[in-house]
Amino acid sequence: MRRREFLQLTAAAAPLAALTTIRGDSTAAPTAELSRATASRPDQQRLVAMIGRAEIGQGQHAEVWTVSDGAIQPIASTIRTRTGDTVEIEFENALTEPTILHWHGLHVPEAADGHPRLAIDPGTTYRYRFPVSNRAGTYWYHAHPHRRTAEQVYRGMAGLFLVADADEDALGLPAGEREIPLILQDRRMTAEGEFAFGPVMHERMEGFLGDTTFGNGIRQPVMNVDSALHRLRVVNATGARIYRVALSTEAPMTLIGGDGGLLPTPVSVDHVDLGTGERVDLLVDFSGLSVGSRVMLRSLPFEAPGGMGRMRGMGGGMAGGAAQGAALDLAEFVVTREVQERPSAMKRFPAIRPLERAEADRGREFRFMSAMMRHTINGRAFEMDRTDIEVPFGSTEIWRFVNDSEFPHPVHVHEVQFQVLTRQGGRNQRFPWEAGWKDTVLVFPGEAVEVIARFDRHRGRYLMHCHNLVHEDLGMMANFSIV
Ligand SMILES: [Cu+2]
Repeated sequence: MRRREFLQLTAAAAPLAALTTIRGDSTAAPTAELSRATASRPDQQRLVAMIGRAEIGQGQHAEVWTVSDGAIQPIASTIRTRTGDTVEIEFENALTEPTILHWHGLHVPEAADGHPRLAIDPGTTYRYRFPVSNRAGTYWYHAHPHRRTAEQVYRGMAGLFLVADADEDALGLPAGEREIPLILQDRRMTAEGEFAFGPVMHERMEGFLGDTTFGNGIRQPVMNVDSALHRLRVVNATGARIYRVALSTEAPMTLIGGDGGLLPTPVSVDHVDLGTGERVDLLVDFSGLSVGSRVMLRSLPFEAPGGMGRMRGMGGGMAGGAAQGAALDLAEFVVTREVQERPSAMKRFPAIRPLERAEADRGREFRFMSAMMRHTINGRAFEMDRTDIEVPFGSTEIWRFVNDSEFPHPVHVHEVQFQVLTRQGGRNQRFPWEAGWKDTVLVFPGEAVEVIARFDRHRGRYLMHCHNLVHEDLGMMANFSIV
């Protein structure tokens, strides 16, 4: 019913304001060259979810599930917008099962949020229309149907939704060829070179981990760069993997943004931790490197909390995948052009007003538990039509996420952006990459993370859930209604 109303509502909608889409141009990539932003397609208003065979690098082809204007490509199209644009997309499901798209991190009306109850059948379409009201940032979109999100995202249904605005323009950040969007995924390959997916028993607890890195749908990607400053916009689009992102040179990177756009102040880091669903915006400096220099973006090894990693070595038909916390190469940069440029001094970043604890109207606690093949929030598994909490429109709330299990839970809240107040227990600190606006926060076993958000953009039913996609599919998700 709701879908029909929505279609009527938008049938007479104004034409697309300023939506431009950039397609990952894999077909032009003869090697493992990372798909980079190419042709601008300002006319594109149609996105199709479909299955096809795409090149995944080094001449190899595999079946991918993708979202694009109709071209087969190994990753979903990148959508570029500016704050204030109106996005209007006709989404067509050409899969053989239901699906729906969620715009991760964006403030959108209820009907555009991609709640699984809005999933559409194969052969049908859904019309999205929403104003882009977020500030500049690295947002993304992905499939979000009930119980099928993990596999659909794994097979390629994840894309970037980049928002720019005047504040960001004023900073003169690296752009064009020096802006590198990077959607990270990890997969396992079958002997035939296809993507293997099928969580076995222990993976229904831990989540599904791959052993082969993909960047923008390209296996073990390599990309040519100038000896200059580059902007790297990284999305963790895996199902369960946590990355500890660093450079092989051990050179520092400048962290400039997170989930919800620019941080209040850039900060030099030697690594950032990135849970499923999270994003970071990094400045990486290749200046001074000679032609032929190679720099690997890698995930450093770290001690994975709890988890089933220890069971991997026990044999017994475990399907595989690199353990959580394993060292992994992510994407390689090869300097192919030397330029003499002095990076200009960093300009002042737009301020973020901190939401103060005293502003909160109330607090709520959510306990995340994984045990006995069940993943629950406050003891309950997701039910499509049950409203778990009601949040008064306009209120400010502190939500406390407590991890009672032995697995990490990257907790994602739809519709709002929040600020991280505290992390108690476990790692016991708020990290530099958690300083700005966020929509997803990593909660390790034994940790309690408090976030604060204002619910003043839209009314309606939204979701809060774990972004470990197996956990999500098995019910670690709750409905909240802004009323
Ligand atoms: Cu989880």
